[in-house]
Amino acid sequence: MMKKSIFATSFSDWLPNILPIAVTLAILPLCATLARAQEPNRPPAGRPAPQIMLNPEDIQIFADPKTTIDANRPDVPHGKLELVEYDSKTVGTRRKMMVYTPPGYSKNKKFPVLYLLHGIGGDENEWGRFANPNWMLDNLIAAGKATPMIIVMPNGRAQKNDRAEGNVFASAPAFAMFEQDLLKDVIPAIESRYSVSKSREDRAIAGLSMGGGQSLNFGLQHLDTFAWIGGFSSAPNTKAPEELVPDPNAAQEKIKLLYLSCGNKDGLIGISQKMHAFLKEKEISHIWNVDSYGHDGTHWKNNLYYFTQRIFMKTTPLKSVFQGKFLIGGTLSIAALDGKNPAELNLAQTHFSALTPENSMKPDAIQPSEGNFTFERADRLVEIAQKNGATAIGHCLVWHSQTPRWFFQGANGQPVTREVALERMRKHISTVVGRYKGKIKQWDVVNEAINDGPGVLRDSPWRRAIGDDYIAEAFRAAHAADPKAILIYNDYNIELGYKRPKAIELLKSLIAQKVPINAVGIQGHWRMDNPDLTEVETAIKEFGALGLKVMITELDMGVLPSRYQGADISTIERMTPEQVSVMNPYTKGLPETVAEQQAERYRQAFDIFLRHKEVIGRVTLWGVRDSDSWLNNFPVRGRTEHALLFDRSGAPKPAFFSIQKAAASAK
Ligand code: FER
Repeated sequence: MMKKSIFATSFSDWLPNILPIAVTLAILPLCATLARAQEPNRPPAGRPAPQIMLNPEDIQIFADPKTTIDANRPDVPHGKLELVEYDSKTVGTRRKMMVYTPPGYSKNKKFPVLYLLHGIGGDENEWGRFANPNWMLDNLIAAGKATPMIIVMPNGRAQKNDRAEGNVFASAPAFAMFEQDLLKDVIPAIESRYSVSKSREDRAIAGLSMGGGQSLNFGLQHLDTFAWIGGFSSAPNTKAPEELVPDPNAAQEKIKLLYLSCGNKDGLIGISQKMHAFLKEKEISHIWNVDSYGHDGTHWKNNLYYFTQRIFMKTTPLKSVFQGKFLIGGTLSIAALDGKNPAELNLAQTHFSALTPENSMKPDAIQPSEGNFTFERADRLVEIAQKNGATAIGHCLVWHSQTPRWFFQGANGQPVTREVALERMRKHISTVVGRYKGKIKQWDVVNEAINDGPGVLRDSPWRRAIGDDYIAEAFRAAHAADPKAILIYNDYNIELGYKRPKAIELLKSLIAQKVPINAVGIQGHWRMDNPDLTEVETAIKEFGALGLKVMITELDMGVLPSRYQGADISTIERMTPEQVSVMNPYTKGLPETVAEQQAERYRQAFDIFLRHKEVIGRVTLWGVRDSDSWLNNFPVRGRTEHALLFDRSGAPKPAFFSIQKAAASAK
């Protein structure tokens, strides 16, 4: 089959001059090419050149996949691609569609269906010119990355002569008319001939260009029929967002996936940008993937590849997978608690059986000045946890960082006495823990008290003000305020050889003094190459042997290098392009190979947690989606880190599925 790009360049160079003739003459069978043969900034036929204006959020979230994603592989089971005819009452003719049935298709199972629509110059065969959707799905299904599904590629030009002939733009009304043909003829024909599920959650609609506009128009206006919707470089036939989504709340409820994509060299990008801006304003979750292509087949093939991996997913909530093993938790950001990040909140509510406030209960957030407590966000977290049957976690009471200076200073600015500091610490703890008595079940009481350098204890302002016993005193105060709460000592790197002996020494001394401590928290800000997970297992065993529970309190698995060799640069903006490419290599999506290595590393970590589930009380991820992770600003600001279980679009990553597998195969 002729590949688009070969045509596009030479053809579109002379296209504008001879357009009227061209449209009616030699190119007639190739009109599909016409609209999309534009080079960057070349107008669609008969329209003025659109200026491409890119906004900061017009970024690529899914890395360009390999070109072989739709290769015909002899080593995987193949489905079937067949031409099917149906009688259309709408058009009054017998019409054609291509239908893919997956390997393993059988009458004994009900399959979901993707209706996949073509562009203005195409027909039921057009998708086959840009991609091999059948082989792509064979490959994805074999890899366990897509649900076995039927793909229906109908002819979206609902008129008697439905070939792409003549002035293809003149058939635009027939593309609108196809709504009736699809709903009244195509879908019934498919549902009577194939073994398919007839629920909306098992129907998806997507398309390219004119077919993208159709998919948005038909999908959004028939949410009782379709739950998964995709528009790839949608054309000007796309109706106004206000018309397609008159009731944003109802839409948000019903849409399982709304996927918009466009190339940043596509003159039609304004249409998708407008839709994205509307959805963003109305807080409707959606994917917006802007890659570097134009109005072309590579864009459509790549985005079909990502779309099909995200539809018909029936993911089991993590909290049910880990039920009876240990709590599986996540954090809620300030934005999520303020109702400004519904995607993060929804995922957290669905998947986590424990919820920690990422920042809202840190000392500077909850008592910014003496006696001035701000509980609104913490209250909200507790309420959300209760509503969802999740365990609320308190983080954190006593810490050297994000703690206001007033705790340690008198009115004269001089350091306060031990008595005053102790009194302020006790007041803070009794007020905060007391307020949530019986509601917040676990507390990070003291955070990061162990020194990285020589000696056991960090030279923290609390220690300077009170003395070494500030740790014991903090635990005693927390226990007095809520005797049933699980009290945790939380720190980073205490699983590693350089810090573990110090942690053991501190914990042993607290236990010997009968300090009310129940658990030790290993933060778990890990990376692909660090730590050696055997150290983690040793730490779990050694801490468990002290009679303490072990919590993994802040888990993430960074894939970026930790520091730039020989440079101390705090923000990406100050780096040279060479430094950026080393320090921030995955700005256009996480390559699949890296995502899979990360999944393997998460699986290894969870295999250890599961082996020691008698000791592990909880594993909490420090964030929900990659986009919301603190690591995007640590240790270098402005990076694109990919450390969590959900990607920037909110879709589960390979790591999500690998830890599910680990849980399922654990005893
Ligand atoms: C237009 C430009 C492009 C238009 C449709 C298209 C209806 C469709 C392009 C395609 O399907 O490739 O102005 O108006």
